Amino acid sequence: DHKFWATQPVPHYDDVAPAEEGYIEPSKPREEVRQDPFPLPKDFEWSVLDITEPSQLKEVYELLSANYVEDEQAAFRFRYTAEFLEWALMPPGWLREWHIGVRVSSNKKLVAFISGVPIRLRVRKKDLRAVEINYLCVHKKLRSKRLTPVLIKEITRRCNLEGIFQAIYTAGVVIPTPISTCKYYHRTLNVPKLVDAKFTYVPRNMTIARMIRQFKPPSTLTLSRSGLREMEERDVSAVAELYRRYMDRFDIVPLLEEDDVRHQFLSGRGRGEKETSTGRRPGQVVWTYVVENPESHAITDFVSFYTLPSTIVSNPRHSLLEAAYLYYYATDTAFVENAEEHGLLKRRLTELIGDAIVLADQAKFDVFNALTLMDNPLFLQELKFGSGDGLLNFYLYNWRTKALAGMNRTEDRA
Ligand code: YNC
Ligand code: MG
Repeated sequence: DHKFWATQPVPHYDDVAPAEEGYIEPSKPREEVRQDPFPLPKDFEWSVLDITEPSQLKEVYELLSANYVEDEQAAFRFRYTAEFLEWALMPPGWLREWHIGVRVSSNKKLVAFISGVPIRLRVRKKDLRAVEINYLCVHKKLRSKRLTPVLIKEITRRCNLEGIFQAIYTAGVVIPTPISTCKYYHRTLNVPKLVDAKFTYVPRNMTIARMIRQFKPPSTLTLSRSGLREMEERDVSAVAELYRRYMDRFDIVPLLEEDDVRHQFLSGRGRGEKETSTGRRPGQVVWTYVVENPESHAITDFVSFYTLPSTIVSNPRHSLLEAAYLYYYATDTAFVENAEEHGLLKRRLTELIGDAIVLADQAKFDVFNALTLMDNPLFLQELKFGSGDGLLNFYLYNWRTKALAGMNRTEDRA
């Protein structure tokens, strides 16, 4: 049973499917929201982090590097970079008050963190102003002391004070009640390293040499003659429009204005020239490419991925797994009548995401990851992704909805 979650405005496991979609608890006027912070156990204090301060950003980075999400065997642990956290925690409209830390009162050591950033969501036909909660982390030495419910209640209070009563979040754990569950898929790039790090295995009846050949990405880009190139500032409005039209196909979707598009797809691309040794720009966290039709100059497609390395916990030869994660993409092929039935969409996405894999390989990533959401099931197999053992659950806070076939259109379409 869930002592804390049972008290929260979320659907509970035995609830019947709702007839009406909508809030569970009504919004409150500001003066009815609790005005003072929730009490922490003695010896601890709240601390709003100013992550525009490099020293405070570094504190968050170090807390997460040592204590954030691990796989079930504790062999790999997410190691978000400081640049990544800066990008993820400061999208347009971000609030300092939603970057919440807990410190030890005596020595001010940061021992817990939770964050929220504003997001506009469409859930089926309704637009919501919501908060996206992420980077919940409690130091390993303070686990199982019920600090998490206090962190969640405190960030909820601070969102309520800003007039926000709905949230979206993801977690590997199952709590009441997922609206959707996705599976992680992995496209091997660096075979020797992934085998060495025990991220993957050489199957029986296979040799490592054959496996290297099998996963060697093509040396050319399929869409380069169709106009594939890096996204630039001048593409922002076309990408925003393409994203909006494409995402209409799904049931749960973040709504992005042009400022959001600029932030999500351009602001994280790093500084200056690509380094020859890595094929990346210093500080680069996101890679975005567009396809510009050479004749009409229309932007017909875009694809993006981001970097999220993991610490390889105890391995004598390797300490960092360099993973790229597929992010958003869109193609105007989806707007052709019956494109999906005729296999046109599958073919185009296989080319587009296939090129993203080539680009990630050129940028020296070890593996390219994707989830079973959006249209991903159409190309995962063809592009040699293998299913991992990780699951990611999606949740909404204070919003009742039927199970979503939405952003997650799942395996049934593969
Ligand atoms: C989790 N991930 O079930 P019950 S994901 C939510 N999300 O409550 P304690 C979680 N709840 O079951 P520990 C959760 N993990 O008794 C545990 N819980 O009702 C619940 N790991 O608290 C759990 N980061 O403090 C139980 O547990 C209660 O010391 C137990 O700490 C948990 O960012 C944790 O995986 C996860 O750092 C902090 O294990 C710790 O074990 C840790 O005794 C490694 O807590 C890192 C990690 C989680 C990544 C993420 C999304 C978080 C969403 C939080 C919910 C937001 C709700 C919406 C709020 C805004 C609303 C508005 C408006
Ligand atoms: Mg605890």
